[in-house]
Amino acid sequence: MTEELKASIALWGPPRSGKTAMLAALPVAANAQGWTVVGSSTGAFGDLTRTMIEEHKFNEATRVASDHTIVFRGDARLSDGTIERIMVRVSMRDVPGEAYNPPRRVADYAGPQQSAAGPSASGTLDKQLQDLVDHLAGCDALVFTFDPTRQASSGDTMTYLNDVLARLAHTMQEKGNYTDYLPQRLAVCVTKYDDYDVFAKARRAGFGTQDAQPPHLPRVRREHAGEFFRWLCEDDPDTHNAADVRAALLAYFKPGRIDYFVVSAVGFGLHDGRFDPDHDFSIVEPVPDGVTKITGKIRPVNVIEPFEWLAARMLEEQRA
Ligand SMILES: Nc1nc2c(ncn2[C@@H]2O[C@H](COP(=O)(O)OP(=O)(O)OP(=O)(O)O)[C@@H](O)[C@H]2O)c(=O)[nH]1
Ligand SMILES: [Mg+2]
Repeated sequence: MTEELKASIALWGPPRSGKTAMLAALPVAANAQGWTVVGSSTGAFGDLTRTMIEEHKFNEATRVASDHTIVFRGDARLSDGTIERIMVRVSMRDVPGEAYNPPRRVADYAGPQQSAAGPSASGTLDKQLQDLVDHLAGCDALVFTFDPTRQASSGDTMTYLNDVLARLAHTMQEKGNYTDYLPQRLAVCVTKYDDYDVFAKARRAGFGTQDAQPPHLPRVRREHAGEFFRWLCEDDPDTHNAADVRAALLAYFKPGRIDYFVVSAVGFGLHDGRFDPDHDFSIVEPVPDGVTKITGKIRPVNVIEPFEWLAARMLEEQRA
């Protein structure tokens, strides 16, 4: 009999870091891995996927938080190497990345003249952040999207972690559910692997491999993903203060409850039916002042894996 699990997961990451694209690519990724989506609660979820595969473009930036429930069935690999068929009902909240770092400090420091308007604007944003943190506190797992392109250009990933982590720890402590570490599992997803710069970094630093089977898609293997994330945070010359990002995640989440994935929502284009790093492999075409176009068939890389990992570990925990 197929074991059924329930997992509530929050997508967490800076604006434009690839949260919604990962969500939208899930059904395509699932099918490619022999998993199936056997139910979803909202038409809105289907629309996200349709935008990518039928309208050949990314979704607009998320404006309001939305909850999606997706039911998957598939084979999960347990720690002892056995494969088990599971059904997992994932409730997932996708929020605008801005919500993790509301610009309330502008109001806080607006000066005496504006302070009449300031506190209420500030208070509302504060309450919104606390509501979001309360939601995270009730989740089994968080999927954190680390976008190396954003970190290289604006270096601000840390600002979307600071308050969230401190508040989450406080909230869990109040619930009596925080001793040394937060109880949630954390999937750190390095996004946009297909981006030329990210791909080139993985290759240069020796983390990139290609699948043995056709079409030989590139991949940073699971066992190397954590080390690539470390490299991006500490050794990459464009890294800004990403070392703080990694240090904060390691300080709050329990070792063994974190895993790492190098992800591309859209994947790589092929040349003569196979991946060739020396031919143009990008299927992403930026549109000035518009949503980025997708110019080929999407082949998500490592999009289902974080969910499979979370489901397998939760199943083991449930049985222990
Ligand atoms: N090359 C590449 N670009 C991506 C990928 N995923 C997302 N992007 C780009 O990043 C942009 C933002 O992606 P979203 O998925 O909307 O990011 P988000 O984290 O949901 O952003 P907010 O909703 O603003 O918080 C997209 O419009 C694409 O331009 C990917 O896998 N590869
Ligand atoms: Mg979004």
